[in-house]
Amino acid sequence: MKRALVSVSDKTGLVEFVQGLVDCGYEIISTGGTKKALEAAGIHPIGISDVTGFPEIMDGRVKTLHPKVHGALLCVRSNPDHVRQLQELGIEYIDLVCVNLYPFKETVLKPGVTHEEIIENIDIGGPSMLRSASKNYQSIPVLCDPKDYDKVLEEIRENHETTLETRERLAAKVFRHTARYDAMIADYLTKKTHEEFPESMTITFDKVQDLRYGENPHQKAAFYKGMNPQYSLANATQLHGKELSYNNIQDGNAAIEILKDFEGQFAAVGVKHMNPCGVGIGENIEAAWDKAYEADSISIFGGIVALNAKVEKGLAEKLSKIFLEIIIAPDFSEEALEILTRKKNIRLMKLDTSLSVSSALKYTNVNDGLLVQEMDQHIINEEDLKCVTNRKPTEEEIKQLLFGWKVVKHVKSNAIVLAKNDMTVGVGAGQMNRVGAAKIAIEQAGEKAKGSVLASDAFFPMPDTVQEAIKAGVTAIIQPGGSIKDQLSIDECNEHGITMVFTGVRHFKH
Ligand code: 93A
Repeated sequence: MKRALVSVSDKTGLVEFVQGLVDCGYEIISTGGTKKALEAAGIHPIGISDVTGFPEIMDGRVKTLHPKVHGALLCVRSNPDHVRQLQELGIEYIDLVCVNLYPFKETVLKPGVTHEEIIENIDIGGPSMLRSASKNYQSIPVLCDPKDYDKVLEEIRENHETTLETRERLAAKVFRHTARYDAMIADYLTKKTHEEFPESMTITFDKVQDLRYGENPHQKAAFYKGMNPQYSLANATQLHGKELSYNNIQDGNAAIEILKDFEGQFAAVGVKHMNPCGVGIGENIEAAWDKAYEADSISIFGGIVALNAKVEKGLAEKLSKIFLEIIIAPDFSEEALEILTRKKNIRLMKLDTSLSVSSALKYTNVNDGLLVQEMDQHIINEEDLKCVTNRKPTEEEIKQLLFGWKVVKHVKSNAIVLAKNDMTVGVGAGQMNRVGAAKIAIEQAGEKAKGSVLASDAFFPMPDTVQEAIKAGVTAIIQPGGSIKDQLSIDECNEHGITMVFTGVRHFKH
């Protein structure tokens, strides 16, 4: 008689699967809780203690960690010596293993959970069985995911056994699964010990979805998310529209990262190709959107909009008049949904903005490498501004300078942003020289450049950007300062009676 060892924390699909095995003539061995669940359904497994001849001890910490279990799982059946040893020691074969693990991740995420509770949820016996049996996938099918129950049962029903191909695939899945499980434990303890950059990285991601293609149609792609729910597109819910594309996800992420810097203010962000094309703030979310749209009503075509408050009817009507790829917001009213869902292709994403923003590390991959740095979460206040010119900023200028500074942080370097009336009026992104970015921002602003403020993500190596700004009618400039030629820029400002403030902080984004 074939024997299956079943020990699961997640009892989804358990009874149906085990009943199927019983119907195929399997004898079932189970640990305490699993046995009880099966008994409640009228199935009578052999208790693990009857197999090991040893009780489950230390509150279950040791139940399956026994040579009668691991000998059976690791025995190479084509090796006569192994088989002989098994027989001499009275160990019987185990022909199938079905194990899923203590819910470590769920425990960590439980509100108010204690460290002790988390430690108790580190499964040792489960991964050991999974690993032993998977090493022996030549003989043993190993299931760690209820999603595989049906397929395995089907094969057993049809051929009395699984195919080698299936067993190999299951084994690969098990090792991914146990690696992920260990990575989560490692991550928890690493964070607890404040080791931000340990000697190796064990980050792990779960698939959100396969993507139709990557940045271009000939590139395959998929979207994965991290372990902790975040204020992030990876945890947003799609309410309507076509599936997100690779580029949508990058752009949506860029838009959300900008929103995060506007907590406590109503803000609307328009993004194209990962750069903001229009950002606006207002006394309500509709007013903020009006500004973001007015900022650049051309570039937003085919763009992505992120808003940090609920979309109501009036705003939905305005948004529905433009061709947009995605709208991201914490919520949409019934009426807003009714209006927006009339457009078949627009993607509506409901974003949970209440989730913690604790992931303070940013990962960028280079070929066969990973660059890790802290997120740029630096925010400045009025007190951090150091005025370096004779003319001091007006109150309104200070407001616009701080606003422009928040946005320029999110624009690809070299970055220049012109701001006026609580909105961006010109954005120069990703240029190889700073004055080039300034010229683009100024040209885009056109008439709106007059009386605007200019934000620069890094210092001016020469006064040419300031000269362009003055020509365009800019009245105040915000920049990190720190160039050996700072004085040339300051002199230029003083000569023309405009203001310059230093932040002492740079916001490169390459
Ligand atoms: O506490 S353990 O690390 N020690 C063990 O020997 C052991 N054997 C199975 N965890 C162990 N398990 C785990 O118990 C399994 O991975 C499964 O998640 C769980 C099932 O326990 P029960 O059947 O009592 O609900």
